[in-house]
Amino acid sequence: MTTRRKFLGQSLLGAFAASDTSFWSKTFQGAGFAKPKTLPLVIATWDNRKATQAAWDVLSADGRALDAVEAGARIPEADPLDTSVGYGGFPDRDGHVTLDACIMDEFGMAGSVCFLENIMHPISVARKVMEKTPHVMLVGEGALQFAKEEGFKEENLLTDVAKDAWEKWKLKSEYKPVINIERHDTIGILALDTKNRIAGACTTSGMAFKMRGRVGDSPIIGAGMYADNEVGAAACSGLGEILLRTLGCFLVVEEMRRGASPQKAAELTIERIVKKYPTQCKDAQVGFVVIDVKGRHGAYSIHPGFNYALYQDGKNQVFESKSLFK
Ligand code: SD4
Repeated sequence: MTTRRKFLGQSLLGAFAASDTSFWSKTFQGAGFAKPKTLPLVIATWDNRKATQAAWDVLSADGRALDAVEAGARIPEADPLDTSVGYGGFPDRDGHVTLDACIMDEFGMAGSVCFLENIMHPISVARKVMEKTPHVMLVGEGALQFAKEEGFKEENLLTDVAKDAWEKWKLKSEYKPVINIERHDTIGILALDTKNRIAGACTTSGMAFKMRGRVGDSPIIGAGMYADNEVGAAACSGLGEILLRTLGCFLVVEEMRRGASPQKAAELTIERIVKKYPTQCKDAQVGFVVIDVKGRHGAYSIHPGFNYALYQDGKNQVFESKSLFK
């Protein structure tokens, strides 16, 4: 039988699942109720704990989720050792580092840049596109022109390490992406702040040694990332061509809208992708991170090897994602 105390506890947990945790602590912690694991939270693809830390610094000061995901995404963008994002990213097959990024806020507004060269922080340019232009996406030369007008400085993003890797690759010029194994670290990052505002960002240098002009899923709203303040958000990493054909992140959010939990929504989406592209998925990785507006999270990938960083309830941790294939 449900006791009154237990019932009250359950209803309060439900009622406060998506509300201000500081209010929770002031009011109920002393009364013996455990604090619900809720807001704020930030999740990112791969072991991007430095990024979730930067985002948490914003969130724990009651900052906006949008500022948190931008701050998080800027960490790997500036890291020369991260060969999949921003400065230090592996170039295309002609030796140019070309960057893709997108961002969404709690109002469903979106900004994106792709095929952007010589700018270290494409995520911040994407945010400017969202906030300062009537458009959603700027590409290549136009994106660079806009970035310069907004005060971003042009710099060489090709490090010696990335150049050496490219020189080696040229000896055989074999294009065969092996996603996990190559340690792809594209960051998709999602946050929910203490005021229940959701946001997402995704930034990458794309597949190493791709054809010049190739754009992947990461800057495409709904493919590399999607956020809807009514439901939740999803971000991903993996073979962009599969995600472009399936608009994977949009699908994850729509599954949640139909009632699935974040974990279930990620699983349903991976199952659907693999059913549609069984041959391609044998050798390709795709992994999702997902949150909903109640502060729950999920993650799922095609193959083992995908992991993610979650900062919630004061702890910044890395978890292995479950996968369809074992
Ligand atoms: C792309 N989705 O450009 C990106 C690659 C990726 O970690 O996720 N790398 O296809």
